Amino acid sequence: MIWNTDYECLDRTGLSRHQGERLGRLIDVLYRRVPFYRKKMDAGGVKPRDIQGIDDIVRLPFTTKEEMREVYPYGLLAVSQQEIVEIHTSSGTTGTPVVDAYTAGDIEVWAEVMARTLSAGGTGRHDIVQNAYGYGLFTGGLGVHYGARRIGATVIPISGGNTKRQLALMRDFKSTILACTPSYSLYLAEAAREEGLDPARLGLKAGFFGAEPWSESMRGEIQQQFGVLAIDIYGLTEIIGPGVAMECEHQKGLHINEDHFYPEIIDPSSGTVLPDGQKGELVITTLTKDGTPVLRYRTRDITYLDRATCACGRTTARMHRVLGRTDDMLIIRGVNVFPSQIEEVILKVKGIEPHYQLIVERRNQLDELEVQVEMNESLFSDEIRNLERIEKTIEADLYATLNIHTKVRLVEPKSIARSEGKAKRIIDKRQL
Ligand code: DLL
Repeated sequence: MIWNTDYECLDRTGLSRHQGERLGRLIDVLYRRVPFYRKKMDAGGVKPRDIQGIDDIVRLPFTTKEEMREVYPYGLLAVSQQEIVEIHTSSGTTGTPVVDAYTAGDIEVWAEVMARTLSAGGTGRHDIVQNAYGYGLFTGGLGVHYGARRIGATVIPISGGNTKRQLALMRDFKSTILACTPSYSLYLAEAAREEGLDPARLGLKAGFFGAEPWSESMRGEIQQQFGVLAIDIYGLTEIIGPGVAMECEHQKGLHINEDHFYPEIIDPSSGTVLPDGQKGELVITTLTKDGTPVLRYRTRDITYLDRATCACGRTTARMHRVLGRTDDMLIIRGVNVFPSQIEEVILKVKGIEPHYQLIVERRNQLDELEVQVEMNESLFSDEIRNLERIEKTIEADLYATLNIHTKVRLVEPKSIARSEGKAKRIIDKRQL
């Protein structure tokens, strides 16, 4: 279902004109009201009058997470504080949090793009949305909430965690839609089976999963276990939260809500804009945000763009599912390794559960990567010889994909910690 055909299916010439107009207005405001951006534009020798259309965006400076942290808490505000109705921040686990301050108009836009997101996976007003993203400063909970309300669906604002209760409510209220991180959905499926419930018979029809990287194999696992359409949804606090991009029922890339968020792909080392189809770092400009607008934000997420019209009829650019981040990329003996590549390989193996952890150590100046993968109960009861054979097979498959030697260790069922939000997959002991 397409929520807003006027914008989601707008022809590309109309869309570019629209984006250009919105960018022009944004730059005027930023130059006048936000000293942080005025300084950056002055330093780059660019004035608002230089921005005549969307193609002129390349003349504007990038914004990084570090810069946003430096002006914490209110340095990016483009309106007076009285106009702000809600504030969210990133978790701040790796430093000062970044702030997203919303005006009433920004919340309207958020509800609109989240209504588009949930509609793209078939959510309608008769649906019951079990919202297991965390409510609070994290944007997942309220973002999904506003979208579901806009559609007129019923929301169960259970938030993350409390797994037994999740299952009880899912069963009692007959939830049809699940929204949570992909890793948590698999934990829910496991917990359901432990209670003698078949996840596929809970009656869910679709799930909206994001906030962390996941692979095509993991999608297969979730779809099969719950019998749902598993939709990938993408977003980040700095821009708005979820609602930046989402898959449609064709699952061929995530449609970017381009009338609000202008995407570019750059080479992360040189900053040069790359053509469609080439992998690089996603950069986003908020075209309509009033509270804390962001100019050419370097997301550190790696993907590529496709501007061909999709079979669903949407004309918006699609981004490939996030391939990794420039900063969660592991460099093992000089080779770039993304956890998602490893996930893709290990989840294809029979008897393996979708729970794993990557442990990196440095011994004698050499990086070593150990991949710990959980076995299911039946594999666990297999002969040691057979388990060793499987470990060797996975090591060979990983070598074929990554070109580096890894140590694969099959670990006991349920021994890897489960997460209720974003999963922590990497333990890098080299930095200790
Ligand atoms: O995770 C917003 C969100 C909530 C998105 C609910 C989707 C669903 P942050 O906590 O600021 O915001 O984290 C943003 O998470 O830069 C990506 O690296 C990662 N991420 C988000 N969605 C996806 C996804 C929310 N679908 C950071 N696939 C982003 C891969 C994702 N990575």
